[in-house]
Amino acid sequence: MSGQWVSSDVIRGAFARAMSDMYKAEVPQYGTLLSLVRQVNQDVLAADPDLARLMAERDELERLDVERHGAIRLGTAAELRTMGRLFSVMGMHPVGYYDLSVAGVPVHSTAFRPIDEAALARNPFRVFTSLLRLELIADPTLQTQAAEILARRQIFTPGALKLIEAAEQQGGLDAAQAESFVTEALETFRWHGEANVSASTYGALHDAHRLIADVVSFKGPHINHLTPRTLDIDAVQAQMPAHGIAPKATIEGPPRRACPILLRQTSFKALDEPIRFVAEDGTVAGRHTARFGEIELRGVALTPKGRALYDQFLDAVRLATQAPHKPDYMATLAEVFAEFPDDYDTLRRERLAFFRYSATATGVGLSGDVEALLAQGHLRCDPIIYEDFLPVSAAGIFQSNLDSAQTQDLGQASSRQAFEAALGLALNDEMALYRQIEQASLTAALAQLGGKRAAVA
Ligand code: OOG
Ligand code: NI
Repeated sequence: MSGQWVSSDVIRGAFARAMSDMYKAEVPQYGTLLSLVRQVNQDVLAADPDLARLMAERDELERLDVERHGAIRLGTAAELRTMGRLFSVMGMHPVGYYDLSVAGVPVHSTAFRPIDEAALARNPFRVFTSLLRLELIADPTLQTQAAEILARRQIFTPGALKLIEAAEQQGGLDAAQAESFVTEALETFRWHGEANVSASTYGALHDAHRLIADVVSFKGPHINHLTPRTLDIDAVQAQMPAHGIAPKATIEGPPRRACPILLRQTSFKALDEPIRFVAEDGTVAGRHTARFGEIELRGVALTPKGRALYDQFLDAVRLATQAPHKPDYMATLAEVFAEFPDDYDTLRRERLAFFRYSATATGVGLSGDVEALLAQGHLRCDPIIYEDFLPVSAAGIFQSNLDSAQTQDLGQASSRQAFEAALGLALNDEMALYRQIEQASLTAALAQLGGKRAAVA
């Protein structure tokens, strides 16, 4: 790409910062959470110099302070398609498919995120993006009405649309265009206190599903949470109440471990906010709850084999905690997961997790296989961080802000193909991305050591 264009990493970084500043102004508790997370991260790094050194060596330290994910919910295929083009300007691509209908949430989702290593190290900003499945509204009249309301709205500014096109045609944006793009794109994610609909329409949508009301009733897909990454989620969870924040009862995902795997998440309850409904003689006052805060802790990415084991253990936890005497969830989680290997060596040898290889010397020649090179210290390996989401955890996050009565299985087959058709793009397979990073790192390391061919199992 020509040097006259601003790198998509720079645009993504500027956008993530602007989004964070906007959300801080809109939801002050998010600002409080950011300070708390920063403090806990500093404490963890100060108390564990080895971790601080390792994170610096792995290029993870710099991204820690800027690392966030957000979430939005879109109403139509056209909105999703343009959103995909908007994210592409910032080097964010759709990865993975998440079907939330099995958890009673009428959406399916993907995550837009950077995919190459350099971009991830720079700023891994990701947005969990859901598309409403209107076909899951049981009442056909309401379904048609919701579709009509959505068809009338335009969630992108004319300026944003023009700049997306410019980026596509030119192959990038110049400095002035990039700055303007960030400002224009941000508008789509802003909170609007004025609903698009009357109080009675909102009520009907809300009765069908609270999430449907949240998607259909407003001018745009307001960012509904932003999530900083912490190095000690249990510490932040424990300290939240002292800072005036009430966390949800349990942390989603795996338990606390010496070698963190995948993703752990917890959130605080959505705010109850005043809104205005459309009325014949102006507007009337109402209330809506949608926007919340969340924190996450990220660990090593698991291989399909590791992931299958994770899913199996999580299912065992679910079954055990459904027992009549309701055993403690976090205690059961720790008990069941005690069987999951908790050292990087075993995780690697058993091919349960992905690792990045690097050579510690040059041109020493290849003496044996990968295990021997690791043992000799010529080859080093580091965990590859999980950059994606977890469907069961995502459902738990959605549900922590929904009425328990609305958690029935919607019983509709998942439709990855329908999602891809709506988006107009194929979804990247996260496992393939991690595998590529692992393979490429090993090939490069072995080449540096002076060997010709990789000898990996
Ligand atoms: C998205 C919930 C999922 C996560 O971190 O798993 C999510 C939403 O509520 O729109 O953000
Ligand atoms: Ni989230």
